[in-house]
Amino acid sequence: MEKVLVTTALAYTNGPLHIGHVRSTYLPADVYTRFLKMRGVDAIHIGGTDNHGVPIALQAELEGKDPEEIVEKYHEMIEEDLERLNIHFDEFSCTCREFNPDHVDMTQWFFKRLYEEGYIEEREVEQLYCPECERPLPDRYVEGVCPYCGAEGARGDHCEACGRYLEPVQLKEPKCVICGSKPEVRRTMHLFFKLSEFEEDLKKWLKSNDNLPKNVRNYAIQWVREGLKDWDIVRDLDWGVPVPLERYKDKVFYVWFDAPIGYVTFTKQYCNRTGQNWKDYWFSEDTKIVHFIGKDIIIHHALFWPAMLIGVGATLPYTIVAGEYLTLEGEKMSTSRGWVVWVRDFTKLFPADLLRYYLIVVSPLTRDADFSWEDFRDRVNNELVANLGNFVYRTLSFIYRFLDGNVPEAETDQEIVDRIKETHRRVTKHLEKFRFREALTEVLRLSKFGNEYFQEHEPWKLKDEDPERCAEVLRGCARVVKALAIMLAPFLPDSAEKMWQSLGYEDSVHDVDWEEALKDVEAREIPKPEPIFPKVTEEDLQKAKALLPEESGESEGPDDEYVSLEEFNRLDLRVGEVKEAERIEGSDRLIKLRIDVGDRTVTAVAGLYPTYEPEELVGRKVVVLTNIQPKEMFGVRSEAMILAVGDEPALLTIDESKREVEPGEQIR
Ligand code: B3M
Ligand code: ZN
Repeated sequence: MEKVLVTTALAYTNGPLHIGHVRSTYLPADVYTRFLKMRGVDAIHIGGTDNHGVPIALQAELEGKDPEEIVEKYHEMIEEDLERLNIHFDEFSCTCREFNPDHVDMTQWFFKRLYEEGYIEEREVEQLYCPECERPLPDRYVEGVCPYCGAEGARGDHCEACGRYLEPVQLKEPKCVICGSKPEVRRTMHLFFKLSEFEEDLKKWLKSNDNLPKNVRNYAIQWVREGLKDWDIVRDLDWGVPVPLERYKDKVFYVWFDAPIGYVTFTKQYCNRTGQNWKDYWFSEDTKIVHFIGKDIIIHHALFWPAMLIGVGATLPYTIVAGEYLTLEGEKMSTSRGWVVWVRDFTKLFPADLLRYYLIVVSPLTRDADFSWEDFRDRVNNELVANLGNFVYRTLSFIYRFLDGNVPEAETDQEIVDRIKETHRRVTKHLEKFRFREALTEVLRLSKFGNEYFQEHEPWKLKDEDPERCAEVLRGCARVVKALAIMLAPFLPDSAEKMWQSLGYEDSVHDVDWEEALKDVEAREIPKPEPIFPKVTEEDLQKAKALLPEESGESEGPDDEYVSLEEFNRLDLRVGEVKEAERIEGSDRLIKLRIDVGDRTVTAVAGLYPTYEPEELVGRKVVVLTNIQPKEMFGVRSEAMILAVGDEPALLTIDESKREVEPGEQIR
């Protein structure tokens, strides 16, 4: 039988989980696996934590601890957080070399195979060395000035300001982060994985695999086009998986070499526990491997990892689902500033299902989303409580009070049968295509229909006037409740279970077949109903908001709701004509434009690619805000903003059907 192996990106053990992790990977992977299992698919969900690498080694050093202490502490916290949110794994393990020797074996096995196949090459590299600490300084052990954008505090591997990947030796004015001294350059031997040899295979795979979502595919193809460089897989560090070669005994593998191999290690551990063979998962055409990741690690999963898999002859991913970012109250989350909502704090205030609901419906996974406490309150109260919860509760209360607490024996209107069938078909289709938001919205539409049906048929009148018809109406409503419980099970596991048991079922909704949603409800005795979802009160909201640091002096009040004409007039909105446009190297979306705005030509950076090709922009008239505060992006100073609609941008255009409009004309 076909198997599906679902994985979630392995979180670093340098902190507990926050809602950003949940939204982009854990939750969709959990919903998807639950759905497959209900459909009777042989699916498993594999995950764990990522324990090596400089961030963890460095944090341990700064806290004066051993790295394994840090790993243990956060691994436990992450596991607890997942439990709090009902995120289920069939195997949840860790890559730590101290706690999981199986992972050391598997990593070395991969390495040896690649080595034997001739895909590994030794090369001399330049690296920074701190004479004061007498040690090499890999990756984040050095900080300095970014050679591209000039930002200070760029790290040895990456510049946050412009988003570019860096090598420590590229940094200007480098400093050792431990002692602050100036490092010197030394030469040493490293091992390189010959990624460049996989260019053709990767291109072919990326182009022919229709299951890969657009955001992943385009991004990866762009990287391949720019040419793949061989990849240094070794670090001069003592925290990581040891390199099994005598002359490398002081070095370890780069964390991004061993981390994805964790998926294989954990599958093997699962198979050992359940009497199966891990090769049936990783070396079999009958397995679909589905990776859920955050969008920042597409290159690792869509290029490096598939190349490693091709190198050892293993199965390539069936698809890679990349979740976009989550902001918090309109701002980028930041653990160092405390601008973050931790899972453990959330679940102290609210049931997990409320978070699961909100994070799914707030925006499609392939778009950025914002978490806002007020919006959270509104959606929970207006959608979950007022629509879904209300329908279920009023149906069950009616049965309990007026029909002796028994789901009546009666016919169901065809309208209901058809409606459930249509909803089920759509939800299934959406879930197969990873459209989680659309799927859940569709389920909510069914309960809205249920509410309308109840209202329209006025069972409170029928119970005296026409008891037989009343029984039919309530039978129909109960049938909708049943279908809702089943279709909600992957999304809201606790609430769906509550709904299921409120109908008098004694088994678990999670053991029920997905197709059961289409079948009639049974005439059972029901227990006294209770509301399914709590309302979010003003007091709850205040407590929730108190989790965040004080906001930055934004005053509230009725005056703030309006913009005065004066304020509006401060915006210098003009017609601009695009003169030049080109993509910005190293960015997947940004295009650099030169725009004629009448009295001058300005440079603007806009996230228009791949919706727009640079060539099609040249000559177009657009709406431009010319006095926005300039901002540097990817080393380019952007002095103007082009107005467009939405994340998949649609440019605002000028209607020139009445007269021709000149660049520079004011927009009022
Ligand atoms: N730990 C980065 C991240 O948490 C990294 C993922 C590894 S997946 C193999 O986004
Ligand atoms: Zn130093």
